[in-house]
Amino acid sequence: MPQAATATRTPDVPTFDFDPFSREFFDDPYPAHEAMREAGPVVWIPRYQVWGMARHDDVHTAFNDWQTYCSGRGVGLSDFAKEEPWRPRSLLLEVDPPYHTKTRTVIARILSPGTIKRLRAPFEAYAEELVDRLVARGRFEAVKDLAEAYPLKVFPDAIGLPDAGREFLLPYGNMVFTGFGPRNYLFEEAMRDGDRVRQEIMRLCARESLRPDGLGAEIFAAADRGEITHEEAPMLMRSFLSAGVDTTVNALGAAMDCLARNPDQWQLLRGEPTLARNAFEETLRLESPSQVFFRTTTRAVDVGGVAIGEGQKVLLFMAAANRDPRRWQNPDKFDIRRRVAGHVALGSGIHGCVGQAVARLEGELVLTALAKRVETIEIVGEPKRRYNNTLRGLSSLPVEVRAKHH
Ligand code: 8QM
Repeated sequence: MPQAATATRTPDVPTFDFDPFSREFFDDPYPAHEAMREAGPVVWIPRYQVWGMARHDDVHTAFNDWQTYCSGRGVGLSDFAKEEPWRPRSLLLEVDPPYHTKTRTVIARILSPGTIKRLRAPFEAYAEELVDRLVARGRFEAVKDLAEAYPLKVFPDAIGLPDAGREFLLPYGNMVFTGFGPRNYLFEEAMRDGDRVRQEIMRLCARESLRPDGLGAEIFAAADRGEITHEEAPMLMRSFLSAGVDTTVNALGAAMDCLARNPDQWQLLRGEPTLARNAFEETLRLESPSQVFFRTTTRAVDVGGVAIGEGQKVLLFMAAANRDPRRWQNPDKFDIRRRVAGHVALGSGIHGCVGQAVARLEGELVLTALAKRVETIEIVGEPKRRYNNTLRGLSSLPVEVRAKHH
């Protein structure tokens, strides 16, 4: 009977014939995000032969099922089971348990609450010094002079990097995050000086480059204790340099943009600087510096009646999940008093951002320093978008701030 034969068939899968790594998409991803969320729990993206998930519940579920949605075949478009990665794989991000548990445990201990407590004083001092200087100037470039300048100082200092070579951190981050996407126009551009940049970064990852009292040296101490090998240690150092700078740069830039565009929210923050932490969190939800990551299926899996085979790439649209009206009231509104816990901007599950406490400390301290000193923030020039296959952010945000009078 034809009826019976079709009764259990996978329903037609919504197909999205677009390029989620094109400039057009990056300029305004929100209509496509909404269309994918409304189409169903999973969609098919023929251009890259991948599945897509854009609803909060489904993205969250995938992140928390590493047995089905693995990272060991890469968290970008490229399937490491079929292609050589463009750089040796990350020993933290692009691996699965049981190996992952070993490296994750070492890095998580180095970034433990005790470390965060020790970092607060130097991170706070530099936030105040930098913001003092910018407020005295009045007009400044919020991306270069604040969002880049702050993480580029405090995080490498904490790791124990020398000053020389720090200029390679942003170019390397651009390579790493664009490298998760297809080998498109952005990939070519990011990799233009790639060999040189990679070489300089690996030089910074050597034990000899590091101050003995920084977080980098602690990775090598873990190797001395036999918790990891001495070959693994510089590769885990590389994870600090890959994941720790560009992410926070784009988050701080987005926070400045959101606060400048929402003067009512800025006034709330000014009146109550302890809202800084939640304002930063709300920025992560609304702008999601890391917009997407892939997983690869380890087995056939049914998602809401759609059959996904083994060895399939699944694109998780965290930025779409973070504006899912099924999960958030008024999802497109920047609301610094919102209960924002549960967003997936930092992932979720065993690969959830291991540096999130450092990121939040940076966000809290910069926004607190601003809230205490600044009356108004105005955008005084054309903001420019930065294009990257994974990261969302600005390359330029000219602002003018008026100082609080005492
Ligand atoms: C993204 O190299 C790495 O270990 C690494 C690179 C990028 C990230 C994480 C880890 C998620 C922030």
